[in-house]
Parts: sequence; structure tokens; C-alpha cells
Amino acid sequence: MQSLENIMLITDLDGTLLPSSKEISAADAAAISQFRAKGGKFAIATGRTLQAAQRYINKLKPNIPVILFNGAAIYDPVSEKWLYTEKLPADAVAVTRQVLDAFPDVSAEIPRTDGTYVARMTPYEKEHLEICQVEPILAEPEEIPEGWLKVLFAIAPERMPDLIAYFAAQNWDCADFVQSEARFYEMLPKGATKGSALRLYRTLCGAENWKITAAGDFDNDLEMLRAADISACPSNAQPCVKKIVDIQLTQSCETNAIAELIHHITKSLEVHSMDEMTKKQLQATACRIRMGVVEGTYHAKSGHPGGSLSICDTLTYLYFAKMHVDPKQPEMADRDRLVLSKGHCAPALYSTLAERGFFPKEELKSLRHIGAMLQGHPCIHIPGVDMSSGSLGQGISAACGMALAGKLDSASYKVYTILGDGEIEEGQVWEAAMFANQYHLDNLVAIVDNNGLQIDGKLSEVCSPEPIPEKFEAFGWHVIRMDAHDFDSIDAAMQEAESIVGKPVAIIQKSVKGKGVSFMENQVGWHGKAPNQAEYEQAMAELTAQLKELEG
Ligand SMILES: Cc1ncc(C[n+]2csc(CCOP(=O)(O)OP(=O)(O)O)c2C)c(N)n1
Ligand SMILES: [Mg+2]
Repeated sequence: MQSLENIMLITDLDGTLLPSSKEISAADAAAISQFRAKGGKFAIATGRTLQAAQRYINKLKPNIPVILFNGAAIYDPVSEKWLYTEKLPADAVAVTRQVLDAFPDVSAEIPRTDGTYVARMTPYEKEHLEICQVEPILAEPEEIPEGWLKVLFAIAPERMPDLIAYFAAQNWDCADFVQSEARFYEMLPKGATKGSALRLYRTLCGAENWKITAAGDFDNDLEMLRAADISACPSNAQPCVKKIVDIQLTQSCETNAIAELIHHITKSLEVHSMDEMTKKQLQATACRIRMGVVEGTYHAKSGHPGGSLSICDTLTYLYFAKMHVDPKQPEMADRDRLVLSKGHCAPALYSTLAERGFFPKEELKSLRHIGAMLQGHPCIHIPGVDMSSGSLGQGISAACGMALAGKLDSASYKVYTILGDGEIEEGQVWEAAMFANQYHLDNLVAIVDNNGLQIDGKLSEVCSPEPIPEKFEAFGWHVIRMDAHDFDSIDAAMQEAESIVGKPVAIIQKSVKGKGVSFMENQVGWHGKAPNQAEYEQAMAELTAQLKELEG
């Protein structure tokens, strides 16, 4: 069991952790307490004031700062200090006055760090204060000192559309406006959301390297869910929330959804990290696969060694530690599939398949020879090759089709596809990305080999597709960053990919083109050129030395 040291869970209160009774269930409380006891970092992110959240803070004992006022403040309950507050501008007074005048049935609650002010008491506001157990200070907007953290307007749910339409017609620019519950409409400091607070949180609270899981159910949680590494929602969440999260919990806020989420988090960490022995074996296998790449391209007197060498560790992990394949039954129906979308890197795929036993290694020496089995780009007739490829951009589309077929057949297999970072300049890739999102292809993992080089130059100079992670995120994918030459990183990324439900996964792997052969590393000249005899001998000598060290 991995420690929960760098694992953070931040949850919304109302509608996510809190059921309609507003009492935290014993099951949720126990799960949170165990999570903290194992070193996990627990926080809440709520639209509530400190006063209104205090009893939950007392009960749950967050061991890290919490987000209050819908993101307008970060408060440390351990030191009892405000770490950050964002306040409304002076114009908020006039806005509040105008709304109170236009809607005789609306109330306005104005929290400051020193307490909660209420301008006009209504039955809805009264009920809210009672639920939150807050003692208000009654005052007219003009009498309330500045330092307003937000304004919460409460109105009957059936009147909410009128209130929203009124705000929309005014087009006020001095603040942001969001509905946070059926009865509540909030005016917040511009740009302050639970998401902006969570992004700030990473630097302010030393959370840069923490893996953050966020849970929420409502519109005002969307930004926070997007800013987290993993996002989850209870089954009662709004459709717009369900659409963007990584994990849709089966339980609702009434039936211990957070306990379910904590179980999910701890379970996903139970998969122990790879032992040193396994890692060394994989490193040695990757080294032998690299030798096959050099062997193949040398004998072919052509081919693509650079981009082949950058994916050898990933292919090794997939074929030797992850994918369900059987070299004796290459067409087994429930096998996991791999589509090498960057088909020019066939030497790496062939070498991996040969190493795994799909065909004799001897075949590598006839790579690209007339009449030989192994042609310059993957061909579906070769044992172990799941799709012909080579025309950049097409492989991912084929992979989407396979994944959709898997879904329609309720099949258990996963589909992996490897793309080049230059390849994703092709528009077709983004059509496929859109499609995978549309059909929730969570059985599809696209790995982008981000080696920074294209056919004849740096991506940044040819046509940059950066920022790659953000682009996939914008297309609705769950994104994982990976170091392509570190098996711990590969292992963690692939396990995370496995845990994602409802979304396709993009793994952006930082890699070195030509990895493993010193004079080929990061050299664009080795994109599509074979080594001559002297270069072949040097490359093989280097890889043999690496292998000896790993096996020694
Ligand atoms: C549609 C299409 N256009 C052009 C090519 C020629 N081509 C082969 S590889 C390559 C560059 C690909 O760069 P990248 O995807 O970054 O590959 P890697 O660096 O991984 O080798 C190009 C333009 C092709 N195979 N298909
Ligand atoms: Mg590249």
C-alpha cells in the first residue's frame, strides 16, 4: 500500500458531502478520518462562509487549508489564518441595492471575514441561516463596511429564472455571477472560482506535487473539477458536471458518495509500485528492442530509427507488463490492441513483437526488403500488428473505431495508439479526438510521443501543436503526463489510465528522439536515415554495454 502522503482530496459540501439533512454520514466521516490517518490531505471547497462551514471543519478536521466563499478565500483551519481573500469592488453595494429594490422577495447575505451580514430577511434566508447555524448582523447594504467576500441572493426556486434573467439583462461587469443551488444566486469577485482558488492553492499551500482529486456536484464546482488532477461527482450531480468529470460515482450525496470516492482513491494506490527486479528486466528488454531497431534499419539501409528509439520503453511496458496478448494467438478476440499511428516507427513495433515471440527476430534483418514480411510501415497481415498505418493522422481514427466496436460488443479489451507529436499537426487527429469524447471511449488510450522533433526540424519551428495537454483536455480527454524513459512514471501513468471512467485518456510522454544511442539522441538528422556500418557498430556497442550493465 502506497502512502497517501501526496494525495489530496478536496470536496464541495452541499450536494456532494452533505446530504439534504446537512449532517455528514457516519460512513463518510469514518472514511475521511481514515484517509487523513493514512497521511492523506483532506480539504473542503465550499461557497459557505467560515461561520457556516465551521461545524464541518470542527467535525472533519481538515489538515490543510480550505476554500471558502466559492473561491474568494483560502483559510487555514490549523493556524486559523486567512491565506488569501479576494473582495468585491465598491460597486457591489449599488448592485445589491438595485436587486433588492427590483425583487421584494429576494434577500442578500454578505459575508466578511468578521461575520455574516444580512440585508433583508426572508423565509428562505432565515432557513438558510438556521441550516448553517449562523447568527447574522442585520444591516442595509450601504451600512456594511467594505471587504465583502460575496453576496448570496436567496429566492424561491420558481422565481430563480426571473432573477437570472434580470441579472443577464443588466450585464453587470463588476463581478461574476453564478447559481450555486436551486435557491441561491451569488455575486463573486471577478475571476474568483473554486477553480482559480485551487490553482492558487498549488503554490500557496506547497501543493505543486500533490495529486489532487476534487469532488463536486454543481455548476460552481466546474472550474475546480477542471483544475484538479482527477475529478469526481456524486450520482446526483448536474448533467454539466457529469459530462466533464473523470469519475462518476455510483452513490449520491445521500448515500455516502465521498466514502465511495475515498475507497476508489485508496484502491487505485493499492497496486504496489514496480519492484526493482521487474524494472531492470523491462529496461533490459527495452535495450534489446532498441538493438532490433538498429539492426533492422541498418540492414534495410533506410527507415526511421529516431522516432522508433523514443517509444521503445513504452512499447516494452505495454507488451511485457500491460497488454493482454498471446503471441501464439495473435488474433485472439479479447486481446488488447495497439495501433502505431506514427507508422514510420515500425522498426520499434516489429522489434517489440519479435522480442515478445510473435515471429523470429531473424525477420528484422529483412526489414524493407522486396518480398519480405516486414515492410517499411506496419501491415495488418504481420502477426501481432493490429492495424496498417503510416499515413500520419489515420491510426488514431482506426483506434477510435476499434474502441467503439469494443463498447458496442461490451468487450473487455483496451485500445492503445501511439502518435507522434508532429503527427498531431494533422487535422484528422482532432476529428478523432472529438469523436472519442463524444462516445466516451474510456477503453482508448492515446499516447503522444512528445520528442519535440518532426521530419526536418523542431516542432516549435515547423508548426507547433503545443500546448498538447491543454488541447486534449479541451477536447474532453483525461490527460496524464509521463516520462517516456522512466518505468516508474510509465507504470504510474498506465495505472492511472486504467482507473479513468467515462473519458478517453491521452498520455503525453516526454521523450528523447534517438534515445539510447548517443549520437542519435535529439538529432533531427536521424529521423529517417539508416546507420552506415561504422555507425551501426558504434550503436550496437553502446546498447550492448547498456544491456551488460543491466544484466550484470
Ligand atoms: C499524411 C502524412 N504526411 C507526411 C508523412 C511523412 N512523414 C513521415 S514521418 C513525418 C514526421 C512526423 O513527425 P513526428 O510525428 O513527430 O514523428 P517522430 O518524431 O515520432 O518520428 C512525416 C511528415 C506521412 N507519413 N504521412
Ligand atoms: Mg516527433
